[in-house]
Amino acid sequence: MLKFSLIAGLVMLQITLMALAPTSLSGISLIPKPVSITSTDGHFSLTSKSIISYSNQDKELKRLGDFLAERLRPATGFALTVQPTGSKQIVGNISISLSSGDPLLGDEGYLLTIKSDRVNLIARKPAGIFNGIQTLRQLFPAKIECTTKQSDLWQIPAGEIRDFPEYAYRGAMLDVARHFFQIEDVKRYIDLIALYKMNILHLHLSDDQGWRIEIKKWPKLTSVGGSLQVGGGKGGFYTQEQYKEIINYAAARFIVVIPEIDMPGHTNAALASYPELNCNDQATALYTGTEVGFSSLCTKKPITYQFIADVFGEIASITPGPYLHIGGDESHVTKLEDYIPFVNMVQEIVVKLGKQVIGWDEIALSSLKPNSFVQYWAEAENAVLGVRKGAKVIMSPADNCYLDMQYDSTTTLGLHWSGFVEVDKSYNWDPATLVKGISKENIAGVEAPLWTETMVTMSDIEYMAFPRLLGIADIGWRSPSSANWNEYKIRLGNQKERLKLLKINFYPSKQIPWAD
Ligand code: TNX
Repeated sequence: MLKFSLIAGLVMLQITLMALAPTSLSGISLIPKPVSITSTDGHFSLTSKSIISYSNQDKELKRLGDFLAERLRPATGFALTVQPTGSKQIVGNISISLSSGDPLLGDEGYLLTIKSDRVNLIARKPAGIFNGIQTLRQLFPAKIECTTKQSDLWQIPAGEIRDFPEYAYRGAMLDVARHFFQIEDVKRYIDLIALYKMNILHLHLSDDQGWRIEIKKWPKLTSVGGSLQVGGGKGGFYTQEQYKEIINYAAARFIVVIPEIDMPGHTNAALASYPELNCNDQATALYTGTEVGFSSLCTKKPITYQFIADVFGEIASITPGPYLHIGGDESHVTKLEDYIPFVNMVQEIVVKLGKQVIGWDEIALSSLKPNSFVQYWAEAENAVLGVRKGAKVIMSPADNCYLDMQYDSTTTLGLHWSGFVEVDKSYNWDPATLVKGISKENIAGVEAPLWTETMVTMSDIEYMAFPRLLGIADIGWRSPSSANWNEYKIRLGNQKERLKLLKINFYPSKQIPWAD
């Protein structure tokens, strides 16, 4: 009997040790998939004595060291002091430094070397360090995301990861116009997209149902136009100060915010706020339904262009990023002969403000500015026309990228005008081969839009974005030759515990072998 329990005890111990022992570095499920991973023997252990060191007394590196420490402290309970690299290398350190050595790493790539006594994270630019930090987070056991002290072993298998993105533009769009979302929700979304190395947050700030950004010269846009939302509930808007707070929060995570003011259609909130923007000088009624394509700014009135110059002028002055998004989609009640000169005029305004134009694919019908981006969502013909006119394309095909499309016929949130988009559909496509006439060199990158006609809470947003957003993030970063659905679905399944610990309300798709 004693012998039996001894053996049983040993077997249990063995099983426990197996569960604790880290697999090889290349066996860890990372999203997005790194360009190259080499495994070596041994592993690194983070301990209570570990220090995060940064080179050259560099302030930005110090900030990033602090950022990393803040991510690792709660779950480990370790002090993780952040200090400049000294002469004495302490075993168990994580060191971060900049070096221009490997040009292929570009501005966002990094080299992460994990040895038994230390971790070295090297990049050419701080953005690369930030991306390396996201990888490091995913290399630790998922419990690293816990907000209270855990008794895990904080080990990472040894080896090297050399990594850089396929596309420079990797975006997520949030529609805060149909339903308004508080700053705290936007910040959470920023944190979540940053974990998967996305670097653009496109904010859809105005639509028929609401105007969500303070414009000092046109105050009724928010006091009237921002008052409601879909369904008739109370709306809301960001003051310019709050908008700056979002921008700064994103910038600290190397995410550029792209503000969109949609026009000439999708403008009922503005038309209800100011009668003079309507051709008949009559303000429209506020709108809280979900139809699209019924509104238009009056393209023939000079006041319309004064309005646009004021709005984009104020927004440009508080937007450090290079882009302004002018919308331009679904202007069904604007005649084409009015639409084209309108979009041309708006582009002039944006370019005069020193910003680069982005518009939905319909803007390709106008005369594009040389560095404009056309965002492909529905009409491949438009996107190809944009390319012929010298524009780059942002790939957001609704069939694959729209996070508001339902997963299947049982999904209660979302729409299905572009069909159902299960997790495989959002992952299984290649931006560079999807549309004949658009190839890699014509593409700025990818973006996953989330329209919120049916999304009311952050939990709704998470259910629709996760896990499809991870697939789009993977596409934006991975080298296309490594795309493999059967391999990806295992990688995604292994993210389950992390998603749970991050309290993300994700859709547990049956396509995915979710790990226990
Ligand atoms: C089309 S996508 C729209 C949006 C809607 C969305 C709903 C695009 C440029 N326009 O106005 O919210 O469909 O899926």
